[in-house]
Amino acid sequence: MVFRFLVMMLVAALLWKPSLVESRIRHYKFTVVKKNTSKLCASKPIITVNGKFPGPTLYAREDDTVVVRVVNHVKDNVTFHWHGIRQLRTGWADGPAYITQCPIQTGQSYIYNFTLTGQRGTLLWHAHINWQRATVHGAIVILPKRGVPYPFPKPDKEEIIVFGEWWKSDVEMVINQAMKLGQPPNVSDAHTINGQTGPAPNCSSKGYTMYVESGKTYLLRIVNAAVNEELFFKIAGHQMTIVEVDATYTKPFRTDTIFIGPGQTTNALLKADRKIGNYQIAISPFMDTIVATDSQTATATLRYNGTLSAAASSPTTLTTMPSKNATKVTTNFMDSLRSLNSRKYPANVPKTIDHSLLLAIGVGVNPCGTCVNGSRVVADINNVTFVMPTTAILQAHYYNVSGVYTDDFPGNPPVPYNYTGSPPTNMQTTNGTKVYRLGYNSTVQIVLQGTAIIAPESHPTHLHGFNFYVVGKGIGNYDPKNDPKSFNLVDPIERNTISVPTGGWTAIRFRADNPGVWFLHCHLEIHTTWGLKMAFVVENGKGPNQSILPPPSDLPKC
Ligand SMILES: *[C@@H]1O[C@H](CO)[C@@H](O)[C@H](O)[C@H]1NC(C)=O
Ligand SMILES: *[C@@H]1O[C@H](CO)[C@@H](O)[C@H](O)[C@H]1NC(C)=O
Ligand SMILES: *[C@@H]1O[C@H](CO)[C@@H](O)[C@H](O)[C@H]1NC(C)=O
Ligand SMILES: *[C@@H]1O[C@H](CO)[C@@H](O)[C@H](O)[C@H]1NC(C)=O
Ligand SMILES: *[C@@H]1O[C@H](CO)[C@@H](O)[C@H](O)[C@H]1NC(C)=O
Ligand SMILES: *[C@@H]1O[C@H](CO)[C@@H](O)[C@H](O)[C@H]1NC(C)=O
Ligand SMILES: *[C@@H]1O[C@H](CO)[C@@H](O)[C@H](O)[C@H]1NC(C)=O
Ligand SMILES: *[C@@H]1O[C@H](CO)[C@@H](O)[C@H](O)[C@H]1NC(C)=O
Ligand SMILES: *[C@@H]1O[C@H](CO)[C@@H](O)[C@H](O)[C@H]1NC(C)=O
Ligand SMILES: *[C@@H]1O[C@H](CO)[C@@H](O)[C@H](O)[C@H]1NC(C)=O
Ligand SMILES: *[C@@H]1O[C@H](CO)[C@@H](O)[C@H](O)[C@H]1NC(C)=O
Ligand SMILES: *[C@@H]1O[C@H](CO)[C@@H](O)[C@H](O)[C@H]1NC(C)=O
Ligand SMILES: [Cu+2]
Repeated sequence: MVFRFLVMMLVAALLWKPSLVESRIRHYKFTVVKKNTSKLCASKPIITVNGKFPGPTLYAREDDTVVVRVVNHVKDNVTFHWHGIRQLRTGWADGPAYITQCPIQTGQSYIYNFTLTGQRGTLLWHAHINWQRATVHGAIVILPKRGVPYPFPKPDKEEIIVFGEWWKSDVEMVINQAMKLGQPPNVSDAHTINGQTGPAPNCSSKGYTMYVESGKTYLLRIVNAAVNEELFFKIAGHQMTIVEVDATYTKPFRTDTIFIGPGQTTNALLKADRKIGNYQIAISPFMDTIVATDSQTATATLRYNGTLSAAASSPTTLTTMPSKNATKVTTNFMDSLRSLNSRKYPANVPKTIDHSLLLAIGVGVNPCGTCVNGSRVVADINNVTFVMPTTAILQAHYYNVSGVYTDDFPGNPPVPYNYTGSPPTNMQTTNGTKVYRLGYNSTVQIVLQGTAIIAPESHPTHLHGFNFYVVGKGIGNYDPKNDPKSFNLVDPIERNTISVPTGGWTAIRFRADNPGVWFLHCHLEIHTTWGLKMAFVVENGKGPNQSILPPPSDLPKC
C-alpha cells in the first residue's frame, strides 16, 4: 500500500518536473548597428542587427517567454515587430512605430518581453518604422512544446530560407525621394535568398547553397521579408509538401511552386529524392497588373553531398519560373491551403458575427503643390489615408490622452461604388488618424475589397495581434447576399497575412480576444507608406486576465 503510494508520488513528481522546466525565458540581445556590405551588388553601409544580414534567428518553444533587449547604435530611430506573434495583453511589445510605441532613439534601449501562447511554427521579426525592414529582419522559430511532435513526419534536418529585396541606393533615400516627388519609388535592384542574390546584373554574389544528403527529408522554414513584392519560389526537379503557414499547421499538400507574400511564412517538407547533383533554387516576383516590379530572379543552389557530380563546378539543373502575371499559379496555391483542423489543432472559426466590415483598399491621388505633377499618389482604406500620429496610439488609449486619434473609422465605404469595375474619376481621399473600436471578445468579419482606382493590385494585408480565418475570396465586387453562401467555415486557412487578389476581395474572421491597439495594413511597404493602414482598438474585458498589462518602465517616449 505504502509502496504503491510512493510509486504514485514518484510518478507524479516525474510528470510534474518537466512541466516546471518546460517554459523558459529566452534572452536575446539585438544591437542595431550599421555594417558595410561587400558581398552584394553595391558596397554600402546598411542597418543591421548584430552586424548580420539577414539578422539572427530567434529560437523558442511554445509557452516560452522571449526577452529581447534592443540597443540602438544608429542615427535612425528603430522599432521591432514580431510579425504574427499574438502578443496577448502585451501590445507594448508589438512594435509598429507610433501605433504601439514611440521609436527607440539613438543611444536608447528597450526590452521587448512577450510570451508565446498557442503558437508554433515559423514567423519573422522585422523593423517597423519607415523602410528599415529592408535590411532589418530575421526568422522566428517556435518549436512545439517539449515532447509534442509535429503533426507530420519528423524531418531529418531543418533549414531557414529568408527572401529579401535589395536596393543599390540607401532605401530611406529611395522612399524619401518618391514621397517628395509624389510618385512610385524606384523598384529594387535585386532579390536575395539568405542575403545573397546569386548571379544578377552587376552583383557579384555566387548565391546561397543548401547542402542535402540523398534520401533525407528537410523542413524548409521559408520567410518572405521582401519590401514590396509577392514571390514565387521553386526548386528545380523537386516537389515540396506544405505543412504550415504563418505558424499554423495546414493539411499537407504537394506543389512544385510556393506563392508567398511579404510578411508571410511557409513550412515545406523537401525530400532529397533526386539524382545526386546540383539543382537551382529560385525566386521571382508576381505582378498581374501594370505596376512596375523588380523582375530580377534570385537564385541559389540545392547541392547533394556525396559524389563529384555534385561538385560546385558541375552543371546545375535549372528551373523555369512562372511568368510575372501567372495569376492562376497564385490562385491554385491559395486554394490548396486548408487548416489542419484536427482534434488537437481545431479551426475555431467564429460562426456568428458582431462586427461586419467592408474595407475598400487601394490607391488614390491627392493634390500636392510641391510634387512634380501637382499631385501625389496615396493609398487608403474606405477613402481614409491614414496619417501617422506623433505619439503612439496605444499610449494615448491606455492613458486616455485625447487629440491623438479619433474612433470614427468607417466600417463601410462612405460612398459605395463599383470597386473593381468602374471606379470614380475623382480619385481624391480624405486623411485622418482614425481607429475602429471593438468590444472584448467580439467577433469580427472583414471583407477586404480591392479597388481599381489607377490600377487594381494584389494587397498582402496583415493584421497585428490576431490570427484570422480566410473564409472566402473572389474576383470582382463582394456580393453580401450570395458570396457568404460559399464561405468555408469548416477548415479555412488560419494566418496573419493574406493576399487580397487583384481586382477582387477576401473575407476574414477573427475573435477580438486580445485587448490593445492593433495595426491593419498592406504589407507592400509602399502602400503602407502611402496610407493603406488603420488600427483597431480592442477594449479590455471584465475578467481578471482580460486587460492590457501596464506598460514596461523603459517604454520609449516621443
Ligand atoms: C564602408 O565603405 C565605404 C566605401 O565603400 C567607406 O567609405 C566607409 O568608410 C566604410 N565604413 C565602414 C564603417 O567600414
Ligand atoms: C518580462 O515580463 C514578465 C511578466 O510577464 C516579468 O516577470 C519579467 O520580469 C519581465 N522581464 C524583463 C527582463 O523585463
Ligand atoms: C531612382 O532612379 C532614378 C532613375 O534611374 C535615378 O535617377 C535616381 O537616382 C534613383 N533614386 C535613388 C534614391 O536611388
Ligand atoms: C552595370 O554597371 C554598369 C557600370 O556601372 C552600367 O553601365 C550598367 O548599366 C549596369 N547594368 C545593369 C543591368 O544595371
Ligand atoms: C555536405 O557538404 C558540406 C560542404 O562540404 C558540409 O559542410 C556539410 O556538413 C555536408 N553535409 C552533410 C549532411 O554531409
Ligand atoms: C502574361 O504576360 C505575357 C508577356 O509577358 C503575355 O504574353 C501573356 O498574355 C500574359 N498573360 C496574361 C494571362 O495576361
Ligand atoms: C507625371 O510626371 C511624369 C514625369 O514628370 C510623367 O511621366 C507622367 O506621365 C506624369 N503623370 C501624370 C498622371 O500626369
Ligand atoms: C462594374 O463595372 C464593370 C465594368 O465596367 C461592369 O461589367 C459591371 O457590370 C459593373 N457592376 C455593377 C454592379 O455595376
Ligand atoms: C473620398 O473623399 C474625397 C474628399 O472628401 C471625396 O472628394 C471623394 O469623392 C471620396 N471618394 C470616395 C470614393 O468616397
Ligand atoms: C490632410 O488633408 C488636409 C485637407 O485636405 C490637408 O491640408 C493636410 O495636409 C493633409 N494631411 C496630410 C498629412 O496629408
Ligand atoms: C468569448 O466568447 C465565447 C463565445 O461566446 C466564449 O465561449 C468564450 O468563453 C469567451 N472568451 C472569453 C475569454 O471571454
Ligand atoms: C525619432 O523619434 C522621435 C520621437 O518620436 C522624434 O521626435 C524624432 O524626430 C525622430 N527622429 C528622426 C530622425 O526621425
Ligand atoms: Cu497593398
